[in-house]
Amino acid sequence: MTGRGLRAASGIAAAAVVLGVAEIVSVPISPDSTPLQAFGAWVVDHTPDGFREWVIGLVGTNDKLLLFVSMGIVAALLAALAGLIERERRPLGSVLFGVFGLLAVIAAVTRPHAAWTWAFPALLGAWAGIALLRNLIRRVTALEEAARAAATPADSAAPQSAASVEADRLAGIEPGAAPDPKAAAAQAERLADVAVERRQVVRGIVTAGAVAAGAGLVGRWFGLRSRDVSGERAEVQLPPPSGPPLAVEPGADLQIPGLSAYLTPNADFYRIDTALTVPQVSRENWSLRIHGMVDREIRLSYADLAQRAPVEKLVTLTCVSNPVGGDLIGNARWLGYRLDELLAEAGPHPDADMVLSRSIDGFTAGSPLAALTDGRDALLAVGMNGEPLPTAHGYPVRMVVPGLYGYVSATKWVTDLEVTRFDRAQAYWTKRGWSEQGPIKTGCRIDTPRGHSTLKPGRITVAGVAWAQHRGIQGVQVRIDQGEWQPARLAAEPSADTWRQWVFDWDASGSGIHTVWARATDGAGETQTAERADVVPDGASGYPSLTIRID
Ligand SMILES: Nc1nc2c(c(=O)[nH]1)N[C@H]1C(S)=C(S)[C@@H](COP(=O)(O)O)O[C@H]1N2
Ligand SMILES: [Mo]
Repeated sequence: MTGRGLRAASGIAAAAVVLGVAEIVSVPISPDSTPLQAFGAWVVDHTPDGFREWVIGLVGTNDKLLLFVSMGIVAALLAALAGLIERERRPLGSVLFGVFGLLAVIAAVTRPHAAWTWAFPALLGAWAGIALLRNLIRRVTALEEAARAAATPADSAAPQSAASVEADRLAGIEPGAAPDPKAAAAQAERLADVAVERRQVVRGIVTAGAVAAGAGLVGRWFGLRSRDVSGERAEVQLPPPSGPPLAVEPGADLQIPGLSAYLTPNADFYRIDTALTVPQVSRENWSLRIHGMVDREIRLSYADLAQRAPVEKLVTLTCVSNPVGGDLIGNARWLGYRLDELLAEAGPHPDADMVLSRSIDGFTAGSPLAALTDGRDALLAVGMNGEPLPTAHGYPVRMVVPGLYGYVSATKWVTDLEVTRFDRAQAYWTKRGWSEQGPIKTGCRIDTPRGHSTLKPGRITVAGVAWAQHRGIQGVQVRIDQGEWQPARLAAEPSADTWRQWVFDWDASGSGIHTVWARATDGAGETQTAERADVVPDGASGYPSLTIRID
């Protein structure tokens, strides 16, 4: 390896030490306090909207993996640069490390749920990294000098003594004419020494990098594991819902191959959030504060909640980022506590019109106060499909509000409800250009057949789901090519707050490419708009369609 290569590698090894030490230091503090997590969260919060949607369009929900891989590449390039510009006299590389260490400290301590101790991982990491960088660069510089000295011929490198010149003259050797065997041996020895030292420097770099990477991984694993709440979650005994048990009538699920099940299994339920690592919130540490424009501030622990009577309700959640035909929608049975009752105990002021819910990691959603108090089943949910909430879906407590997109209502890991006004507070996505109000638009999806398939002429089952949460679905119509809109058959509707399955028998004749369209009409008789809209700022619209080849 050349001197430049060694310098660049020293920078990368030093960066590995920064990150590795930070991971270890973060174990007793928080896994979210490390430079990679803090920068990652900053990037998530500051990614321009158009770019975010473009990336998600490309890589889907692998966006978080892509973020970490890109950050790793940028860190390695910057670290190599730092190694190249580091000099003993003018330690520019160390300065670069220092600047990034400082930025990482700022990124960490300004996270919404950070404590001042969150400064330590980046601080100690940067300190260790700079120490290693300075040490390695000193050795590389010394090595380069030794190599240069050893490479120059012996007689010009070390002027011969007068005596040895005299000896050469007596021996008939012209000065500098023939190599002095002793000097040549000495040069060979110096070159061998340089080679040994080079191997040691390379070994030092590789060892530091590998140990740091290993320690970092162990630290991350340990930090996550020591906070992991899946053990306590498995032991939660959900209270039985008050009232008669919720039974989903069999007619709600047509059991057609390829059609989404009426209830979405937890494992298949879409997941959308800004959390780089799933927050691990123990029931012991959880509490909810209801405050702001209220007569009485309320603080509830999980044990306080357990004193109350829960209800079980069917609600279909939908993400505002769900494109026409997309799968960011799912239906579940939620066990929870009525938000209208809790809010009534706090006593919202008459001029309040919004509830800003906040999660443990700082995400916020702004729901119309009316939607939480108008009698619909707005819940503080603890159970999902008969299980405690999965950690990725908000364990131990989240919000579920029928009829509103998730970004304005479905706060997971919720710990704070502030009763306020839309003209006083802004929620996470509203600050980023999404609509303040997020009622779910009436929509539908064709689940089967799959688009672009080739099918035989004859009867083809076209089936899907339709939704207009809290208004219900009155009808679904299907159109083939430019034909008439024809009614689909509807499955039972156990709740107006959920999606509804539909099926249409298509007698396909005539070979060629056909387009199948669908559209839904809500419980108020309003048919979904044909006008195509993108997901930004308040949800996609337009009829779903697919093309089928009949052959
Ligand atoms: N804490 C937190 N809660 C959140 C979000 C988030 O980013 N953080 N995203 C919201 C959005 S945009 C949606 S669509 C729903 C998705 O809920 P799910 O992941 O359980 O399907 O959660 C909502 N609750
Ligand atoms: Mo969403």
